[in-house]
Amino acid sequence: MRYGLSTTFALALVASAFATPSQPSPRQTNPFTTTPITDFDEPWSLAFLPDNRILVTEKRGQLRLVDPTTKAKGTITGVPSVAYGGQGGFGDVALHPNFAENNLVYISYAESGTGGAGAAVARAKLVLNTSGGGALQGLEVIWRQSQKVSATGHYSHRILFDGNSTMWISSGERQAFDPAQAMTSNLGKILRLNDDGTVPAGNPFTGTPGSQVWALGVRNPLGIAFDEQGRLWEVEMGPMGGDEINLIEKGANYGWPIVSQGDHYDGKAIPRHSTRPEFAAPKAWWTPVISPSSLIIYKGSLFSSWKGNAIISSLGALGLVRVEISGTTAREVQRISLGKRTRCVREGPDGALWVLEDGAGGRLLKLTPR
Ligand SMILES: [Ca+2]
Repeated sequence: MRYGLSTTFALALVASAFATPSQPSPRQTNPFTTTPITDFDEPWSLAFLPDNRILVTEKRGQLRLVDPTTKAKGTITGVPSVAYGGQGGFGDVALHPNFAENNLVYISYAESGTGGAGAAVARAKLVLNTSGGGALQGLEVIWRQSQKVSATGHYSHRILFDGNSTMWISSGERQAFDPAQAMTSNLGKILRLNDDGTVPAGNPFTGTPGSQVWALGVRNPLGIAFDEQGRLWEVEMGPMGGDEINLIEKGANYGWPIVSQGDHYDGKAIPRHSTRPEFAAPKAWWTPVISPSSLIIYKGSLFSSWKGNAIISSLGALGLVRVEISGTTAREVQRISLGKRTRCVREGPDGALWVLEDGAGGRLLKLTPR
């Protein structure tokens, strides 16, 4: 397997003293003690409540509440109906940064409509009951992809809050290619919005929906995360080859579908990032692909030497890929097989890693140091 870096970075490495990682990181002993909690029907994402219970989305449209201590699994009612099929269905779940005061939960999902389907983000108040479940109340849709299309892939629809309660959404290009470069569309973009879906001051573009856009030219961005310095990182699935980790900067264009480190599935070549320096090149890229499904930047102390590293859940690598971030550079340092396609990785309140396996019967795993 080959492991690639951006041309700019690779050239810089030629003149530097440390080695270019031309191979994937060697297989190492699994560093984890793995505790399976329970299983789900096609789980997609998870979020911790302040009481350490965990909300888990299931792609067909269920929202579950799990107590990791008792392993009891309840249901949250009031979830909107979702357009299940292909990559579509129930997607992400995130708590408002002030959840302890406002009980607001944010969800993303694929919805049907004129022209096909598109991602939507809604928020609602989470009201818990005493029997291990609860309900979403006052649900309100606060954002939608600007057009619905018949394809069933590349919704992406990850939701992330920063410390100012600003909401970030990764909006995939829905297999429609050109909208990723068009300001008349919010497909293929990284978006920055207020917590009610309105447009905040300070975004780099104007118009509707262009004013939502923070960065453009992304393909299927399934992971977004901030590092300790407040920099935003993104992972996206490339086409045939060329999965990417990008440092997302205000107003930058990441090149899709004009440039890529991979080619079209029919074999048609796509020019590489090196041919068009006006587009921001990935900080690291993968061919063959790892199929990155989510991203965190580790901030805990349980895995003390991993602080500041990117941890990517990977469908293709059947586990986790650890990427060392140093300033604005990134390189893979470890690939940890868990034996299953992994859909989501999150850091728990105690610094443990929590992983959702992909597909029917996908388990929630707690990973602690061996
Ligand atoms: Ca790119």
